[in-house]
Amino acid sequence: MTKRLSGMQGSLKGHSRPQIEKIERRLFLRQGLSLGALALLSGCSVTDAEALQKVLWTMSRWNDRVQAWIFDSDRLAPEFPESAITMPFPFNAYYRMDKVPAVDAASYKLELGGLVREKRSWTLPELYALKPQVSQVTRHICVEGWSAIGKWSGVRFSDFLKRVGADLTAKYVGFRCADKYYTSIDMPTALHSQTLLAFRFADQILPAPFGFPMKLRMPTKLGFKNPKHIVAIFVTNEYPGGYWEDQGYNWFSGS
Ligand SMILES: Nc1nc2c(c(=O)[nH]1)N[C@H]1C(S)=C(S)[C@@H](COP(=O)(O)O)O[C@H]1N2
Ligand SMILES: [Mo]
Repeated sequence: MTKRLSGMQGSLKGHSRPQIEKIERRLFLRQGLSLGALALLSGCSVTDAEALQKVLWTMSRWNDRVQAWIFDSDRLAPEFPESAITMPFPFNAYYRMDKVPAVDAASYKLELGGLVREKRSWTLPELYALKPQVSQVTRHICVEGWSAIGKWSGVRFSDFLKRVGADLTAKYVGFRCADKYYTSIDMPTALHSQTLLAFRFADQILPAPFGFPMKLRMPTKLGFKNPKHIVAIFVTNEYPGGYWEDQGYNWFSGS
């Protein structure tokens, strides 16, 4: 964080406190990435007022293009020991828990579309057999103001995209979910080493409320960018938007 922000200090001159406060309010209300959330995602602590102003100024200059441009695919979100796992883990969706979609494991098929060479769909046993399977303990941060640490396991999404012959030079990867939720991410995030196509949560098959049969887990992104109950994945150069993104939440929403 410090490295990325160096050189920003001079640019702060001429920005009054009300202007900065306005920027912060707008970021919080419209773009959905609060300062605290940014600090959590990137693992840096924002402690003093000067650092805060620098961050706000940096953020005020963000738009999706600039964010994508400064995104460093080697930057890792913090990982934690298993002792740090939050129990019970919070459930969240745009509906209550009793409306969680019931996805049938036997008939489930993951559809692939867009700029992908192998468009055949995948059954669950085929997905579970993918290798290598990896695990990570990371923090999930919801824009509504809570965070929780959990353990997810699955395959690196980059491995899966390569396996199916996705066009890795395309701009976006889009997701459709069994509950009609949808979202999309930029290709550098899709290829990030911590981005997992996760089939397991806390060493169990992903429970229904947490996204059965699979979710995309990205510790570098806010919770709403992490789609649960994925039924289709497509690669495209046309901006696909998202359920919350289309209502004004910042599309990039990450570090
Ligand atoms: N399919 C789907 N995915 C979704 C959502 C949703 O409503 N439907 N909500 C998002 C939001 S806002 C959050 S915070 C996380 C919650 O994930 P959890 O239930 O595992 O905590 O899922 C994200 N992915
Ligand atoms: Mo969220």
